[in-house]
Amino acid sequence: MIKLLVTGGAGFIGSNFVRYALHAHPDWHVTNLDKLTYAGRRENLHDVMDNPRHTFVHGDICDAAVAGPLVEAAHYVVHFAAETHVDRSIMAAGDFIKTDVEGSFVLLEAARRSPNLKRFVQISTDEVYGSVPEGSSVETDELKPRNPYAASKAGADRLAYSYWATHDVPVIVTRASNNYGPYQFPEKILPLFVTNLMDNIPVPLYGDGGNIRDWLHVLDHCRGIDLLLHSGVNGEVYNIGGGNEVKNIDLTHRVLKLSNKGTELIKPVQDRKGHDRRYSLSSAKLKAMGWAPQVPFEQGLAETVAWYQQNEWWWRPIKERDPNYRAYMDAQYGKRG
Ligand code: NAD
Ligand code: TDX
Repeated sequence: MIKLLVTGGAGFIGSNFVRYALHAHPDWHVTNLDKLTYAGRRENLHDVMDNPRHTFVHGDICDAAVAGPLVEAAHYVVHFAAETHVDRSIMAAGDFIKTDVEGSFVLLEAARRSPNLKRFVQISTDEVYGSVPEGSSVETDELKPRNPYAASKAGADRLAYSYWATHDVPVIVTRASNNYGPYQFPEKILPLFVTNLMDNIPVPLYGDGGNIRDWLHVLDHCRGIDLLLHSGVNGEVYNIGGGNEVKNIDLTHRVLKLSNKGTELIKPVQDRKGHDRRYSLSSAKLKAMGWAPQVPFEQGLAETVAWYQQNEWWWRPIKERDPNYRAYMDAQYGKRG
């Protein structure tokens, strides 16, 4: 049995990846290490918690006593665990440095001792390139992260690379664009906007709404990671971009249409500090290996909007009763007015 360790597997992408891996690889056992921060939810794993090939471990990647033996037992590690929300990193960056940089360090140290490790996938992000006014980022481009989240991810990205270059740990680094799909925490633009609209609450659009993000369906991301686990080259970086560059204002209009709501529910608010104008990835390197996004954006967006509309059980307790969520939103709106 192949042993896969997923970190952060109770979060948005991690839980989708755990589900994907259990389905795609009947001979894999998935150990899932997650601290269950505000963003990590057991509900995200409701349909796989009882799967005998899935073991959930409630723990912190910064805790070497817990994380170390799990890494040492693994054939594959896919390391998603991180603090991930840019706006939170602007308010307070300490947890980002702790988890994203130091947590990655703890896992990489353990990886040096791991006898059977074939692959350590460091999940990085397109944000490490910084804002890209024109053209598309290739893997060899300079890293110019512009917010504390992106900088902490860039630190971890290069730390992982150094463990390959120095210690021969079988590291692959992936840099994906903005993911969308089910189980995304409703602080991120898409689930926030869809669920606000269901309650006729205005959607807070930052600045002039002209910022561009490249949308990647979470399952296309999972398929890209899976391909790299099998066929990637250690020490290499791979961009994973959806190829769907959309201005936030246009995304908002699409979501309004799918929600049968009018533009009066758009509320322009103060811009995010240091707001990156545009991300754009060239995925030519991964495409040359046979990967291509399979989910057309229009279809994926409609399905995703419908998922939030049909799964109030999942998001309503977070939005209405989670004290961490309420405190975060109060802090955001207090600032943006
Ligand atoms: P998320 O915030 O939904 O989930 C993060 C998960 O990590 C949660 O389950 C949380 O409990 C867990 N976690 C946090 N700190 C931990 C710790 N110290 N120990 C163990 N677990 C911990 O994030 P996501 O959107 O699913 O992102 C997953 C990864 O993908 C991150 O590394 C992120 O930087 C990267 N990424 C995300 C996107 C995106 O669009 N969401 C795009 C590119 C890259
Ligand atoms: O209320 C909002 N209004 C708004 O206009 C929110 C939450 C966001 N925005 C804008 C800011 C961004 O231009 O929408 C865009 C997307 O914002 P987020 O959903 O916060 O994502 P982003 O900042 O682009 O970062 C995401 O993609 C890269 C993930 O959160 C990161 O973890 C990933 O690395």
